[in-house]
Amino acid sequence: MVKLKVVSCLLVVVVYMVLSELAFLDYLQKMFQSPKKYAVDISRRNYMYEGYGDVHQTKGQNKEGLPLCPMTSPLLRGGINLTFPSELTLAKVEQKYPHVEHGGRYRPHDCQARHHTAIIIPHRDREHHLKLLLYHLHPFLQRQQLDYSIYVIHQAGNFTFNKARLMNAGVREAMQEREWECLFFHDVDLIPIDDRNIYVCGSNPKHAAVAINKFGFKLPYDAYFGGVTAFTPQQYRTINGFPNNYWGWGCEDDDIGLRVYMAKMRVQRPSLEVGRYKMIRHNHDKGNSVNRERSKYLVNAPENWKRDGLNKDMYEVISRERLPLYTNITVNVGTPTGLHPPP
Ligand code: BGN
Repeated sequence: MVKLKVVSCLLVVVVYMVLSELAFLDYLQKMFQSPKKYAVDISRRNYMYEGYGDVHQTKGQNKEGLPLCPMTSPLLRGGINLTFPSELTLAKVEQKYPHVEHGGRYRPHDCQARHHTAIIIPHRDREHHLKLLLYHLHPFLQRQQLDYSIYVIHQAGNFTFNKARLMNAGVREAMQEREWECLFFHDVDLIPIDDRNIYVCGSNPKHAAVAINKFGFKLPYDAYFGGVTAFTPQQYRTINGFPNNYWGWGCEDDDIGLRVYMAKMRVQRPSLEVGRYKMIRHNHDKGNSVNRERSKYLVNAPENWKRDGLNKDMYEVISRERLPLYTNITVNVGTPTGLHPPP
């Protein structure tokens, strides 16, 4: 155990030195803007709504001529006291939100949403997390009066998880369905706990998960760009999406953080008060072990980012189901030797 800790520390130091030498950390530091950038101030608002049951709105098409929703939703409550009902099943969550259209789409019924956001959740074998996330995320987004859909991109097979390929697949598939204005990339185990953390895009890519309980409600390091991030389709195309070559846990988020910098954009963040998340505890999944090669790929990011990413078609759709609370897209992302490697 002690040996392992020493080896990990050494590894961190070596990686740090390599990165410093390349001046990445310095650059990364500079590209992050002040954390106060996009928090919405609702401090003077009366909180008229309590509990998730209050956003009941009817299913169906927007009627023509509806007024635009207010600039700031009157339904926002600020910090949420998270509760996880015991013995929650997906069927119970479905019953709770009958006003969500099949495929996980929702739009306010009494006003026209100002924002249209696709939520993209990479997934495999995390049904428990997904159920809890859906339970919290639907009312969270509804209180923000968004027109949104939830897409769960499920990696088929047992080969090592490749979150980055799932993200690129999610973008292509979601954009085929609708011209979404904003793409939110959402880890399945992160529950947002303040609804002022508005799921809309800005003039720069966003990093929303700035204060996760696991990291003491602060950034684990300044350049952290993981957990929940958001891009307009144009911003996502500009960074050429996620790299395709990260298999297993780690660094794909750092890589796109670098891409944002290299594409000469900055990062917007909510304040630490608003960008709060609870991470649901879990061990590393069997199929998602730590990628020991990850820093090697990260160091190559400057040469790689234009060559490899969204521009490469690295998946095939196996099935697409419009379930009551989300669209489930199962994809084959293959292995490092191709989509159909020889057995
Ligand atoms: C970092 C990982 C991220 C991960 C965060 C939070 C690396 C880079 C090593 C050079 N990055 O350490 O991918 O999101 O931890 O868990 O390992």
